[in-house]
Amino acid sequence: MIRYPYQGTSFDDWQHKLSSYAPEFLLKLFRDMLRIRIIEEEVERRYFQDHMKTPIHLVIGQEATSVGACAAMTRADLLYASHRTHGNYLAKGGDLKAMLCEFHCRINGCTGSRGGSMHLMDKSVGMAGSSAIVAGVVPIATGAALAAQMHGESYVTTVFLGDAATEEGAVSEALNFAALKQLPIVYFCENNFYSVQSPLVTRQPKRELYKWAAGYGMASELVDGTNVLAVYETMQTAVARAKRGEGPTFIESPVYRFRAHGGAGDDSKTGYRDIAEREAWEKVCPLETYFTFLKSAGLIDETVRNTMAGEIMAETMEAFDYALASPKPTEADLYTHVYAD
Ligand SMILES: Cc1ncc(C[n+]2csc(CCOP(=O)(O)OP(=O)(O)O)c2C)c(N)n1
Repeated sequence: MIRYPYQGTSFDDWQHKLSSYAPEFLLKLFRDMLRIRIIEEEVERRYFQDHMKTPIHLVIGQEATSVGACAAMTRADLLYASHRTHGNYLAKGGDLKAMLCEFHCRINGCTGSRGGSMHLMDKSVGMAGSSAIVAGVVPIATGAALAAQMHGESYVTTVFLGDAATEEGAVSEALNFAALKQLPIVYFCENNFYSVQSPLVTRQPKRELYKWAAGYGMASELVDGTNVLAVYETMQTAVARAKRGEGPTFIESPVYRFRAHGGAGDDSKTGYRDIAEREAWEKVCPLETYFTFLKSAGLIDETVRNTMAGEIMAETMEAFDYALASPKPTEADLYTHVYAD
């Protein structure tokens, strides 16, 4: 059971599930999380060099939600996301070079350098869009789900939102509408308990978000966001429900960001969050607990992990070199993709 509202129990009592998964799949989930972690750490390390010209919102500590959720989606399923979107984009299959070009404002970025880190999209892999406006994509994603229903399309739409987004009126309207129309959509709420530096307890009455969402008349689940397999299984159920035409699901997934709200480094020293709270979450780091779990099953060891890390680092360095060597937009590019009468 999850120790809500704080950290999950990660992989306690999950050994019996191992035999129901192919080892390759289990290792792929680990590699995908490790990849996001290594890329994010390198982005963070280089951020102060000031070659990256966009704000960043690191997902270090929140890798299991993106990886677990995307593993339950097909390429044709759509994913919308918030400002904290690097993990979503990479887990959905987005191109690393195109993401780093976006961070460096280069023309080869996935939005031609118009979006920066908070507006990543790649239609070819179903990464439908992300937005810096808190909750901004939630009604848009709901519209995409309505379009699927109206046109008889089989894709399911998932939208990631933070706990603060649940305080926006647009989310209430979207949940109400999706439940009314029984839309094929999953609202995936990463509850990291902070809106910038404001704790949830100072912003909302004492309640559990998944129960609040259930009040809109939809299926609603609470899942440990530090356990990639738990996230995967919960998403599988939600996606299957949507595909059967049985309507939307809200998923609340408690997680913890190990870095500052925005930018590089840790801002805990400013005093807005308790060091003990952070340390408790570090004990259930999604990457390390999963590594220990797989290691105890004999599926991985430090040597295999180091080999994976080396490959990922080489890929990351190559992608940074590519981004830094890519052209910047010209003044003429300002006038493309602009619609005006
Ligand atoms: C409509 C709107 N209001 C306020 C902001 C400023 N803002 C940017 S991120 C953020 C906190 C978002 O918290 P949450 O949705 O929980 O996501 P997290 O950053 O924790 O991942 C706020 C208030 C904004 N970008 N958009």
